[in-house]
Amino acid sequence: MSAGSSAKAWRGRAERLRRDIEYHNYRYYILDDPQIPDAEWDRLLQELLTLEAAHPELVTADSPTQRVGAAPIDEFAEVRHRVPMLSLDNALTEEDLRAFDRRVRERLGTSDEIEYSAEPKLDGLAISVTYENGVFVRAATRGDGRTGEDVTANVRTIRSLPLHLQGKAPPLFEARGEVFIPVSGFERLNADAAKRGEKIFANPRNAAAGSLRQLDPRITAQRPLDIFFYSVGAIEGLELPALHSQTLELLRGYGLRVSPEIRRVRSAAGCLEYYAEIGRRRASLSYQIDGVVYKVDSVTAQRALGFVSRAPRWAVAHKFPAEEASTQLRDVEFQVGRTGALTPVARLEPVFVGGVTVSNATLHNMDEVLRKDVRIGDTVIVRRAGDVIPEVARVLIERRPAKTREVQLPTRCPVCAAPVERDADAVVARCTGGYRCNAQRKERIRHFASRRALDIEGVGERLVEQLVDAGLVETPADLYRLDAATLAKLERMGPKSAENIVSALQKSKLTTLARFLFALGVRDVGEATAAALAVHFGTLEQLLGADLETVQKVPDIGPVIARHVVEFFAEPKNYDVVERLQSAGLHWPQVEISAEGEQPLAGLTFVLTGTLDTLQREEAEDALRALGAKAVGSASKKTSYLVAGRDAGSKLRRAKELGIKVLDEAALQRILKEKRPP
Ligand code: I6G
Repeated sequence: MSAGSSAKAWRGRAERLRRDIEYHNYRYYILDDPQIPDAEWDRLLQELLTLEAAHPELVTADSPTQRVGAAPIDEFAEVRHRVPMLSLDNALTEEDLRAFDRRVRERLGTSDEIEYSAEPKLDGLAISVTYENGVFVRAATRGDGRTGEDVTANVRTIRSLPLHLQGKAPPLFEARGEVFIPVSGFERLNADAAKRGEKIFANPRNAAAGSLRQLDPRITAQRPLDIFFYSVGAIEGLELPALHSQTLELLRGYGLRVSPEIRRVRSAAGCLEYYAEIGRRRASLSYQIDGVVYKVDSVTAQRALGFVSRAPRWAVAHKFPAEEASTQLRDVEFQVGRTGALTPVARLEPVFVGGVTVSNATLHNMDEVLRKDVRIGDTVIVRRAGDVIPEVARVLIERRPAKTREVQLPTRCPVCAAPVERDADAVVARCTGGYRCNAQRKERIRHFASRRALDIEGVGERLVEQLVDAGLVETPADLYRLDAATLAKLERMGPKSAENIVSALQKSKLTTLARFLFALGVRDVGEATAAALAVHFGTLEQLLGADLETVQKVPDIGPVIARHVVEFFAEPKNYDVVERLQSAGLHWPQVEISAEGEQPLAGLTFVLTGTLDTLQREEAEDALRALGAKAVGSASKKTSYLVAGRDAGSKLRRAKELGIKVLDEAALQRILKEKRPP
């Protein structure tokens, strides 16, 4: 045989082995019907490994041999989701679930019973997995829903994930699901870690998250990760079926694992029956779940229902109730928040509750401590519901020991030692340290950079902690003095991430006045209040010069918030931060305000939907408000105009049904330019 023909033969053999291994994986993981014994499968893999070792040019990215884990990386790259990864609304009670079903029927304008696709809600990590022409190319975490982290090398190591889809696959197929660690695998993992004297994971979810966010995929390859898929993201060259349950079948047909517990159920009664059944079997399932998910099965109905905020209206997560456990209260410490509020936090004898080991729980405030009569040394009931922060629910008075210690509100801040003062309502106690307090600094900076404020990508809790602890940053204004070289010196920060943060900071300098005011973190000034202030005053200078009486004139701002606003800017340190932010280059388009009584759009209500090409939606809404209009989120009979951008969906349909006048973006621009109704 010539060299050329033997190379061809080896390539052919490698391809054949890959196909066979993938097929036997499908039989094993998906059909649960293996065709060959494990030893035979091992032999196929060994042959492929030997062949690839002798001929490295034959190795392909989708070879099953590549699951052992690639070389470590410095950091995860970002992946922008082509279709946002949303979250689900929760139903915590039977009544919540019935209300969900009622809303679905009302919105669809039907009294017919709705068909739902129901499945358990795994307590894992949401993941997006992309195949191009049937070959696995990318996996990303949910992140903030718009941008996630590229965890391709880690997800590749998951044995039950096909690296090649079965059958004829479209050019682009993005499947979404949940990565998890089965309970047995978790126990093994922790037993091995304990033997080696390493840290053990608190629960399977943390173990799965830690494994996926490993920079060394060879470690991930040793973790017993598994994956179930539940929906699709971006696709090309394929029409999805009419029912969600058929899409799940499609996923399964491609060799992607879906839950074996999926059922079609009818009406709220069917959902509740399913919930009760899964609840009964919960403890015997091989993985942890925290509820069940129901999805309207008809895709046409899903489209009509659309989305609200960041969640689909056609799906809901019906959570299992909070779980409780008793444990001993060792101590109470006080945590300091953004506005200085002191929250008593219970330090507990660690206790396993709701699938997690809990050693801290909130006591909310001193009034609650007194109302529940909590004393250090008590046996307390800790309650945990889903992702909510665990709380001390009550004290078991009958188990109170002879010696307990009362919880004392400190007179000085535990972080900065500034005096603690009670609010006028006496419920909340606050540290008076302001920016001098490290805890307030961190929280204020974190809030400033958060998504709904200046949305500075990469500046999250961990980075802020590092920056403040290293003395690099004291206020949000200091963020703008950071350079890539300084950032790159921080722990776990690669040069590329450092550059990204600097450019995110640069990008954040152009904002809106409303966002800027919200970002400052004035007590009780949420997004709506910040927008109202921006619209009323038009410029920051006008607001800074306003007295209490003037601020109180802003619609929807009462005397308490007005006082917080005036006091905030009267504090020299806050004023200085605002000035330094402006000197750093923060700016915003002029908010157009009309003279009092001269609001040309007063009385009109606008709904903006779809993607606008020339304006940010919030900017446009602020500009409409500045002219006296109301800009709201959903259309009703009271809506005057709906502005439809690109890809407008269910809101546009509803507006048409209600006979609301629909405008395009050009019409909106004319209104804003000419400052008069269309
Ligand atoms: O977070 C989720 C868990 C399970 C989901 C989900 C799900 O279906 C079984 N489905 C959707 C559509 C979303 N999140 C957004």
